Amino acid sequence: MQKQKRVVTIQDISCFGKCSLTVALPILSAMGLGCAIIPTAVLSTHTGGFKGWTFRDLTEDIPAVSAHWQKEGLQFDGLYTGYLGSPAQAALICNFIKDFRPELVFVDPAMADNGKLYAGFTDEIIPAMTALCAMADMVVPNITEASLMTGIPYRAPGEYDEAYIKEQLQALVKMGAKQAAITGVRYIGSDRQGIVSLNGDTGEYVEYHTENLPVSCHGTGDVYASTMFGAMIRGKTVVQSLKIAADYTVSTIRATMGDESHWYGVRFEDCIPDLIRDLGL
Ligand code: PXL
Repeated sequence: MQKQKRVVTIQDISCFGKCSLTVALPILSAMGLGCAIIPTAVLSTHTGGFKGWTFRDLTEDIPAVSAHWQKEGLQFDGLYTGYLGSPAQAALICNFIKDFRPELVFVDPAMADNGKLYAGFTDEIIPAMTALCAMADMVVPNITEASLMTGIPYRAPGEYDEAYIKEQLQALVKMGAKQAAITGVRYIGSDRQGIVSLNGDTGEYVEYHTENLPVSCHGTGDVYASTMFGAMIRGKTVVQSLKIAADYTVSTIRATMGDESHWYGVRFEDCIPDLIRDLGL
């Protein structure tokens, strides 16, 4: 019998709001992966649109869980990290990577969007995330996160060309990541949105663009990253993974458009059958 691939994802639990672990776990499970988790923090909601959320930092639990897992001899095919509870967690995750050596280290430096850091973070998160990205096989920042890490000034979607994105990608791989993919890319004069990726070893760029829907929904970065990671672990190439993740993310936005009661996240559950079909499971 074929062994099930086993992955671990390290990010927060936003108890309500559909992002981070409440998105990653169902998506990765639906993709046929065994998924372990290490929560970085527990929040009552995500921080994008709610007010007065609770926040419990779980920094201390990361080395404790890791030490126990090492005693148990657990191993993982892949690691996917997202939103952190504190800058100090980045170094703890670097230790986790050295201890467990997962085959694919996938880092979403989830810390910012629309030109600014998420509420709740200070500038200290930037060098911490940059150091974590340096250990990754694949990093998937949006353009805000890329510019915070590379120091190349931020330009909003629709206000840059291909050369600007290539410069950002080159800077990201120079900082240590083996491959980088920038999400939410929209070139000047284009009505399409996509992902552009650079393999730092081969110098090869691949990209995938799809329709640019006239709405922005919370949590889609997490839907995208979870799916792309899952597809890569399932053995898809980078370009196949970009496409599967982008098509699924677009379908989740479509499924949510017009449903005012769902302002806080996307109805990703409705589209899971399409994802499974696209994956060929
Ligand atoms: O989707 C990224 C994310 C994850 N976790 C929390 C967030 C956000 C974005 O705002 O607030 C708690």
